[in-house]
Amino acid sequence: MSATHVAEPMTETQLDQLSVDTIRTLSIDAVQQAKSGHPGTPMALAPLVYTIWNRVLRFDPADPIWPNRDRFVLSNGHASMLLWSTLHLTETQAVNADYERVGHPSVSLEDIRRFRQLGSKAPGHPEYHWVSGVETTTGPLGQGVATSVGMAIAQKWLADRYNRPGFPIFDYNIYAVCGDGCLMEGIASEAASLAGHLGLDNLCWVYDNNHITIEGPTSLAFTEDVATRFLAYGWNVLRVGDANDLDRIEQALSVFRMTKGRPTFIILDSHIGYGSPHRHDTAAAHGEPLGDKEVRLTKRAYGWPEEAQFLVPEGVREHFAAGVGARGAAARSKWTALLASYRTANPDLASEIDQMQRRELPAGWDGNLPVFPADAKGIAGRDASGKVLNVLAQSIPWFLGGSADLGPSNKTTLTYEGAGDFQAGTWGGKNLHFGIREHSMAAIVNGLALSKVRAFGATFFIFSDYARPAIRLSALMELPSLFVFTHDAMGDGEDGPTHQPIEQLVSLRAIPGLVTLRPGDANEVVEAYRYVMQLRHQPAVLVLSRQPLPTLDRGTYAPAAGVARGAYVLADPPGGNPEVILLASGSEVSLAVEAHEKLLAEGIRSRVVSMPSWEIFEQQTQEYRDSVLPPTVKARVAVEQASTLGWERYVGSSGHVIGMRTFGASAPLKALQEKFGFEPDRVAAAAKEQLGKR
Ligand SMILES: Cc1ncc(C[n+]2csc(CCOP(=O)(O)OP(=O)(O)O)c2C)c(N)n1
Ligand SMILES: [Mg+2]
Repeated sequence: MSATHVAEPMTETQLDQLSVDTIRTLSIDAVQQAKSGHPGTPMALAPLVYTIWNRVLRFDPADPIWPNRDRFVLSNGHASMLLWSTLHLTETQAVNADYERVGHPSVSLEDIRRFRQLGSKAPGHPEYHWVSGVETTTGPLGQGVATSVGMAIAQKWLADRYNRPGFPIFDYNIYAVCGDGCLMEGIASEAASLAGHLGLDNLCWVYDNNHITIEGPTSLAFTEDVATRFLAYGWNVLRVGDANDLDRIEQALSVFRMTKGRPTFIILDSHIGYGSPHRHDTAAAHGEPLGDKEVRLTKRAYGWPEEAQFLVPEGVREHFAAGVGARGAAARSKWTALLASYRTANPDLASEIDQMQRRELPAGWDGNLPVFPADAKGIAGRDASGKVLNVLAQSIPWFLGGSADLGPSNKTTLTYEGAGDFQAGTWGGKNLHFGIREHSMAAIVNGLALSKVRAFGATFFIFSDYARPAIRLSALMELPSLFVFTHDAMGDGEDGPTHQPIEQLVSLRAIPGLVTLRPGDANEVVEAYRYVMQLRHQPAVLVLSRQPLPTLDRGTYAPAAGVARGAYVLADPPGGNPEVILLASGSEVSLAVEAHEKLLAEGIRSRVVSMPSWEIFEQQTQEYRDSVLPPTVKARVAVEQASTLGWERYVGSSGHVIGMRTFGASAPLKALQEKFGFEPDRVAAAAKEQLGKR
């Protein structure tokens, strides 16, 4: 078959093969040109991705964010050239951050020529915020499949709330492709276990069973019976023995769509580097360019012109247009008409869908937020949070979430009438039960956020470490995921150093784009939620206390609305003009206030700055920041029950930081406060020392 000169009209079978080989050769050429990348897996999986996209997927390349589209997740993100080739050949259109189509293709042939180069829309791994048509960022193995479970949960929840008889507004499916690496990662096991428990029959994972990873054959480290493992999780397990058999692949995908009550796992036996005479089935095919000579030999094996590069033969784009293009356009226009009549019958629900898609909030969403009266005994951050969550979940219908088995401790359970549990058959429930699976919980929250649902996941702050890779991806993807972490410091005293966070705060503050907030009393908790709920393209972490914190009298001290500026002057000496500044977050804010009162009584002019969020403060104008931390006032003390690392930025090289330089210990909180110096007298003494008055 000649690829360049098409004399006679080609048969469908020939066009299928030509399309598959175009994906393969674009991938090979791009990796070769970049002298970097992963050619072998695209060569093997081109038939799979072709079949999913051109025969099955309900996706309209003209509108890649159409809400009822099927989702496609490439969890083995190193095979990104599969996605770039496919997005290019389907002529998928680009959209901007305001959800508008901008009138040019998402991935051009020039982008593919510039694979892995600066600015190219064909980067090394799929990046959600960067390339339209990418449903989630992948590359860290296992994240994609775990995120796909969140997408499947979202579809079930959306269908329950919005579908009406005759109006299947949300009836899409989620397809995820993964390799050996994804299935070795713990996060995939957590997610698969939960998906099986929930019976998510809208979810299909295809496993590229090629027996190869980077170091060599999987016999080195991965010899379990994967099929039996997924059967045990409660999945429907299918096998396709030949990755080049398009009809068998299509058949398996249709079995998936007919399977009710459980997710589907398709094991696809493939050969990495398929078609390459010397790289077929080798680990070298995974991550090395083939080399010029092998490229030619491989093209010859495909019946491809050996010298042609980045060739898209005549008929291929048209073939995709007639397949996924036509099917997607028809499905979208049918859906648009359906939504129009749905809107007449259910205007309120339709407007919810509109708002959700644009990441807006319903009018009056924060109208019922509580205001906490001054109270010296106070209330725990987690308890204030529980009250706020219950208000928000009622005023924002599409706000839901849950904990990794710590609901009663995190106080994240939604207890209002009708909140319900999300389980198989009760898909409208708003309490998610993640089980003790923090890592997949965070990825699932990302999957929900990608589906435009507002979602939170909760656990003890110390276990944020178990969720960190997915939190990092939420920031990289610019998603408004929300993570609620309680037991923020040594408040759980007796549990000891295994449960006492030290380096977690600074490590989360180091993630670009993530907003970390550690509110200092109940009203700061309210303001923290008010702030984070309005974020549309940033994730947030709330760090909340286990123990009661005094609710400050906002008649005496500044209003908690200052939280929205990251840091604010909570208390000043009479007439202002401070000589020393005390900075604190969370439980240490009331400690700083106590120290401040002592200092005032001794005639020392101290200021207290409540600083719940470094990231938000850094976004303020220089003028505002200087008004809170006047550069002339060099005497400064920061107090925080966490690693001291980073506080020099705010106290300067001559300032003092009262924080943690070791792990904590198992003891009642009072004893720990004494041992580690979190006492008003110690803070006051440090302030005096700063002033040379000691
Ligand atoms: C969490 C994580 N660990 C390690 C890597 C580095 N890495 C990228 S691909 C790969 C091997 C993957 O093997 P497999 O999934 O079987 O892919 P195949 O080579 O078969 O396509 C590794 C270790 C990664 N991307 N993510
Ligand atoms: Mg493999």
